[in-house]
Amino acid sequence: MKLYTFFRSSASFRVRIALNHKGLKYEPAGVSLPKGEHLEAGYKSVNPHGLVPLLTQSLAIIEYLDEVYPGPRLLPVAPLDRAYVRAFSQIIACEIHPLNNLRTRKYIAKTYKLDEEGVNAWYRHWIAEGFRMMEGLLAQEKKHGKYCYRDQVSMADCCLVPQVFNAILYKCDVKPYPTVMRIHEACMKLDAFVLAQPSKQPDAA
Ligand SMILES: N[C@@H](CCC(=O)N[C@@H](CS)C(=O)NCC(=O)O)C(=O)O
Repeated sequence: MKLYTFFRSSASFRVRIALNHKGLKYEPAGVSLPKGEHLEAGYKSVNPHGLVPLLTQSLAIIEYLDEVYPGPRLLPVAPLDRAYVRAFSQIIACEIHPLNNLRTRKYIAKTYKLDEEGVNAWYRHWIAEGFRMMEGLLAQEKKHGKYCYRDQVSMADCCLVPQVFNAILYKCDVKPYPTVMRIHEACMKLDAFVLAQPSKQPDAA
């Protein structure tokens, strides 16, 4: 299996965790976002969306891996529990990530003439909104244990950890989200997460 990935891409990081957790071997193919390799004709011939990772859409990839390959399940069996794990994952993948993605930051910087601090303020605003939603869902549903869903690593954890990495990278205040941070710390005790982190990737600078 080949994974088109960028070491700092949180969407790729989600899929790397899922692959590691299910014990699936893969060959990483680095696509540098800062160099714009994802927008070059070669990469666009395999992914016309010009985004990593590929297949395309990290949550679809993770669900596919879960359906096709054996190993620990990344989605619970009960429909309501599956909906909870998907809802948590989508807070990150749909409510936070698109607003803070590279192309969004480039667009607002150029169109609204924002400097780096202006873009970072935007970034931190959407992190705070999204993390409030995550902490709120955990408190409301009470389905968490050691991880987002009881003591079972799930797709929600595959999304949570890369998003926390990014929040820390952008110096966001994570103190108001103690449950999210406790789950992050529990996940980072597992090899699947440790080996998937940006600094361990062959394309890391
Ligand atoms: N919703 C997609 C998002 C994929 C995506 O946007 N990936 C980012 C890296 S984390 C990317 O390729 N960004 C390039 C850009 O914004 O130009 C997924 O979950 O796979």
